[in-house]
Amino acid sequence: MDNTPVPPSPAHPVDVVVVGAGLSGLYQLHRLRELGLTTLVFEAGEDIGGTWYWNRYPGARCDVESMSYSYSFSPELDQEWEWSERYASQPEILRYIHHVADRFDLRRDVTLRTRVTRAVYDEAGHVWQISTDTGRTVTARFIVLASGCMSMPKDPGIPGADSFTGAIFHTAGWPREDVSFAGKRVAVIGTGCSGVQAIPVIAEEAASLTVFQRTPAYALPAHNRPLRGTEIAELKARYPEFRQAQRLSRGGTVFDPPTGSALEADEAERTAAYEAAWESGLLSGLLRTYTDILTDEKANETVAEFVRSKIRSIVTDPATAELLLPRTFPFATKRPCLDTGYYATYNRPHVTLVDLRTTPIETITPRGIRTSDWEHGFDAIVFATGFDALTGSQLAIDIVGKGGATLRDKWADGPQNYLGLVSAGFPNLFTVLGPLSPSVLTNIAVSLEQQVEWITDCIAHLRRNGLTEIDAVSGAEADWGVRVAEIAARTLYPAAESWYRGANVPGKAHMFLAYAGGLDRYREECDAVARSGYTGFALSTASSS
Ligand code: NA7
Repeated sequence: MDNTPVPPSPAHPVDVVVVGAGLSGLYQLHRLRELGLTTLVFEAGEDIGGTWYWNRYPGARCDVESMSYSYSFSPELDQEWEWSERYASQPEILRYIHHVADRFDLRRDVTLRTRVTRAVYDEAGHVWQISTDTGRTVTARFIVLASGCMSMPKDPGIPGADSFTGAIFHTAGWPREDVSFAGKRVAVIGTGCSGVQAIPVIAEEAASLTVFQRTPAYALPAHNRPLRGTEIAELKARYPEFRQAQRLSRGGTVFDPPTGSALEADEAERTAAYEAAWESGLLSGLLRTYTDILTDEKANETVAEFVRSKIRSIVTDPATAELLLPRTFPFATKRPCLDTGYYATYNRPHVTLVDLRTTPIETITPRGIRTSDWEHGFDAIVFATGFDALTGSQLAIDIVGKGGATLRDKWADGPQNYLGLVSAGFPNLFTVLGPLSPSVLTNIAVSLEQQVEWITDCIAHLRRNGLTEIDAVSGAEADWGVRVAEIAARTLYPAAESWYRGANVPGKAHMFLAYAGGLDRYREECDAVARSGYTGFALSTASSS
């Protein structure tokens, strides 16, 4: 096999185009380089970082502990990097990503400010013709979509935004320059995880803050704090074992699994367990107390009521507390939020909560936001309205596969693929953290490594065997879709109108979009497929090769 790098041009295909220079894309580049493959990464942003480049809103912070939410592939990197806080802030994670890119010399293959707009499969040559918004075109054997699971901001669908004379921000596209809300009347629309993180920080600065809430969240305290030198040293001393335990874990974080049912415990025992979980500051602390929180409505309700009791105890105005109580979906069937001071923020005199269930937004006006009963005046509006999750970034690209079929048409009723990795009829195109994989239900730092490593091994296998195409077999893909749906149906996830189910985007097909069987089981399935010579995939060689 000739591994000599060739200059990328339509006449000289590169081996792989990676879309996105976030955590997934950069690691994919690193691994493909080790194989000796010519790899180009296209990144729409002005810099690398992906999610951590775009989501630089006030208070943006990871909800997985920093020493767990980081690459595990390099023991040296593990030892040399030092996280300062239990939960890393967006600027610190971005610094980490820059450090990794420099340390492994990744930047030279990343083209910034370039969005991949179209990819057309050449069935005879087994290559993709890729177009970008800068006019640059490239031919590549493989594409890896490392374009993010939460990277396509959702259109909030609120009329009148163009007429607003103040400043408008979206948490997922925050400006790089400093934004000051000092002395300003600020509105935040949305109380998902981004809003919940931003609201307390914006409230610190703004003259007044009005929060427009449609659905109250379950928000849990992070108990964030600086990391102590001793605890960093202790974990670093056993990092290799810890990383291995993460890899083999159900969700990419290490913990002792629960053993009992919430309904078998008496109330005092349950409350003690929930108090300890609340105090732990872990996003999944409450979920891990008992085995049936995500599978039994009554068990779930015990946790939900515990969180409601906490909200009542923190928020001093009973009417505001009542509005903040999540009641319309079971606990954790939408992603819970991890916050610092969220509920207490509503005790501040300059912070107001507007309940959109009783007074919906009608329009944005030049002066502010008009709800069904009032026009609220603002200097700035912050949209924290979320994403077209899991499929948005892939379908933003016009992807044309075998027989001229488009991925948009194929996925019109929901995504279909095999192992969350390849969609039949769209060969040689892999997705990292995409739909029907564990992705957003796990610590994505661990999930992305698993998928990137599987993809890398797969490409290596093809090259070793003189093969130029891998496609999913339709039957295997259909079986996978059924399995993903069956696993979700055994949980309470379908009970929520969540972005996990595509329910937050008007017109998007409603189906559970992630594999809820656990990263451990998913890894085993993927490894078994590879070991068996890629059962469920069709491998072939182009006649011109
Ligand atoms: P989310 O979790 O989708 O939250 C979006 C919030 O915005 C949620 O409260 C929505 O209410 C609200 N929303 C969305 N559109 C509107 C309109 N048109 N009017 C009023 N309110 C609206 O996104 P986040 O960015 O907070 O978090 C996404 C993930 O990123 C997070 O889970 C982490 O994993 C990282 P709704 O619930 O739809 O009634």
